[in-house]
Amino acid sequence: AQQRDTPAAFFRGNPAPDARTGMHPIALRRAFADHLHYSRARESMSATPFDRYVALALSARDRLVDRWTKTQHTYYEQDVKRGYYLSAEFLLGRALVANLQALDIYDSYKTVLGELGLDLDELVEQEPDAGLGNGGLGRLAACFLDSMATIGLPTYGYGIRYEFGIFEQVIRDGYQVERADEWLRFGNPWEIERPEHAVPVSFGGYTERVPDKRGGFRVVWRHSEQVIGVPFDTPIAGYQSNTVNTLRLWSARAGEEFDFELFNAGDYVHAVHEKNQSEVISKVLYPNDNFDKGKELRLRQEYFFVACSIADIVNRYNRVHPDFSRFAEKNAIQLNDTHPAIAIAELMRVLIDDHLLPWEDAWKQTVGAFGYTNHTLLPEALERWPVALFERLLPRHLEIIYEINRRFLREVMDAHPQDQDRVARMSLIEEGHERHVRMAHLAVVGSHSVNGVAKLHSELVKRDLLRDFYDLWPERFNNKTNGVTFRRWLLACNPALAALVTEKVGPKWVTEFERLRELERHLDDPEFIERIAAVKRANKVALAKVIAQELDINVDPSSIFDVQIKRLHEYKRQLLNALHIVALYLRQKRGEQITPRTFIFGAKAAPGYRQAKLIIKFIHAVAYVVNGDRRHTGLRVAFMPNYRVSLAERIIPAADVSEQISTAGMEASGTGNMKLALNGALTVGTLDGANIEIRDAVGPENFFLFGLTADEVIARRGEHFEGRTAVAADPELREVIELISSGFFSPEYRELFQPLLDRLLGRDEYMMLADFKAYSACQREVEAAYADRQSWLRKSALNIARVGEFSSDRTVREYARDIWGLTPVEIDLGAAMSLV
Ligand code: B1H
Repeated sequence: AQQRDTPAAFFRGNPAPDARTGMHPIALRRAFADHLHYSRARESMSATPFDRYVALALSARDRLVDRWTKTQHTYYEQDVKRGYYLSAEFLLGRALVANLQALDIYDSYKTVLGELGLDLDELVEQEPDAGLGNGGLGRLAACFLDSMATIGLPTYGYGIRYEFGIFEQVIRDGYQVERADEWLRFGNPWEIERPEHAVPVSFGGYTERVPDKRGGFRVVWRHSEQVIGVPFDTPIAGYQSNTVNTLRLWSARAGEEFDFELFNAGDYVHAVHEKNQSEVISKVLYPNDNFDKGKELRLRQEYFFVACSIADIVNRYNRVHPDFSRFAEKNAIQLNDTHPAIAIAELMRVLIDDHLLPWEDAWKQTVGAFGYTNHTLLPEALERWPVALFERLLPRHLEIIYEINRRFLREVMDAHPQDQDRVARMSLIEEGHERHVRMAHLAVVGSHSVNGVAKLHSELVKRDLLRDFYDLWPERFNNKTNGVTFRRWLLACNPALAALVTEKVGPKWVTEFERLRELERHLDDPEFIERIAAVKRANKVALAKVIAQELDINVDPSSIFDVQIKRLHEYKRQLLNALHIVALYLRQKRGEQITPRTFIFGAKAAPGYRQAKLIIKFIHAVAYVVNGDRRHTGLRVAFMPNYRVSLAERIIPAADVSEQISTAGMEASGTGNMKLALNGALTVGTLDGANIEIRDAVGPENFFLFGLTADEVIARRGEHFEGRTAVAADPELREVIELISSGFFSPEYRELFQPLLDRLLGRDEYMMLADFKAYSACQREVEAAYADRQSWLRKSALNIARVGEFSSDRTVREYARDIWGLTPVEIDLGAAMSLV
């Protein structure tokens, strides 16, 4: 303690490297000051908050570098089997707190900055979210990176460095308006550009058979275009461990050769224009969640990052191993949905055309290396590419896919000689007016493992979506229920609750989720229960403040905070929630007593999704009426614009009720459901996705269940159910529909919401009216339960204590054990590095 604050004492006790990157407060203060001065060329007067954020980020990054290089060197020296997570999306959010936490210097920096008159939390707010994903699929990839590093698995993430991530949402007159997300505008202190590892990627042209020395031939792809993939590396630090893994994102640059002729012909301006064309590949994330628009540029993006990543993986292997006979033994490549599924054809191409392997050998290594995760059953989300487009962009890959298909269908016919329908159903090529490549079929045929993301979903994959494939290869199919990282979704976002948990069960729960269970021992301690209540209350007060500032809506922290935060999609049924709010409003008008509730929404609609955008407008229209009605104070509706990871981190700790109300059978897993339960919210949910497992874990008495089951939904559809039937049977629902139909929420244009009503009253594809009554009844149970404060708090505590299994650490360990064959690698920071 004595030597703590005297620099001389500090430097005496520490060798030189610690003066540079040590964790002592003096070293931390010095690092921050140095970066502000030398990296940003600012002094305290001229520095902006952003400068200070960057100085802090660079100080943290410096402290990761030694671990990072040693981790990578250890993987190389021990020639370990590596895992590769290929994903078109990584929805990382902010990195600063996660990295300070990983290094265990958050508290020190808070003090150090405080002494300088700076507020760490204010600097944290300077960082833009890395929004390189749409929703659950992209955020899952980010949680997995965190878990893989924390567990110490030798893994890499590979994806695209989009210049523009998910659009920024602003609300004008209740309508969503999109703005470009310029997240790189002021630079990104976490990434390191590595132009020396750039990879050329070809497109177009034709293929040629040229004779080889052995009297056979080899295929040469004469491409017509080339772009360069430049990697940007971001460190992914394990929580208080020595492991720092790499996320490598590829950025497109114009190729060298494209412009030769144009430049030589003197058409300089045109040449530079062409340069732009190839660089658009990594410009922007396609903003569709659970929807495939089939755009050429999207296929280019997918092949672009896959070709770069496979080249990288193969080179890394080939530097150490002279032949490819051990490729699958040394590499596991996981496909995050079909977006990177072209990797199967690309690895075959590289092994056969570039490294001259016989087909059978290349195929064995390919199937041995790949695993495929399916994330959706929705037909509109399944990738199918027109054969003609494929042929124009990737002629060699189409040939390879045809050959994979030829051999595969032979196998199907051998097993089912009389079944041509089955052959047509299973083919990688969908016949019809326009022929298409079925990417899911390619992914299944080219992988040794196929998994869904929750128990129900994995069963439906086997029973419905990929039934024929399950018949043929039952051993390939497995389930890996999703999880979320407790570091971000409890420790970082809810520090007060995290501190309380640590006080009761010790600090190890952060990496050993089983320990959360030990909270159950304290359930009968009224002091503990009251402290949980106090934490929730404080989090609600904090969120109420944000809502007042941003939306100018006053919400009562004593009211139920009822939260639905997720992408806007009809199957997720935000509209069902809104209809119920209208029902509550009417009840209140009738003089019925209702429990005060604040409904909080956060949701982006895909820019081209008309119905979803109209639902956003409808929620705002309802909010306008409900919030503006001065006679009643109990109900509030707050639609928080620009929902994103950093906003989720504020909303989730304040939630009492978690709305997980998708049409059964349609939400593959859900992960927001896990985050909210972990933070003590009680779920109102259908038997869909991971809800089912969450309910099993927390106990049915601590979960509000309603609605049709997946099988009942299918049965209703078979009976041609129509929404108007439900309206006829439920007077309350009829009032709700009539009020909307009357133009009550859109007096300036009474038919505004007619498109919503038409769908509901007709096919009601998402069973919103079919489920309305059950939903409404379930919400009455919520009110009753909330009225019994002690009992509610107990349920809340039980949710926290019992959702440990939904840690992404558990999920990732299962992938590592069952699919990847990976084991943790110990990183010794003391080890001397031999030069590579
Ligand atoms: C999920 C997607 C998705 N499933 C296509 N599928 C996309 C499909 O840009 N596209 O073309 C983007 C995203 N996203 C989600 O994955 C599921 O809906 C969730 O239920 C699940 O929790 C999540 C993670 O498994």
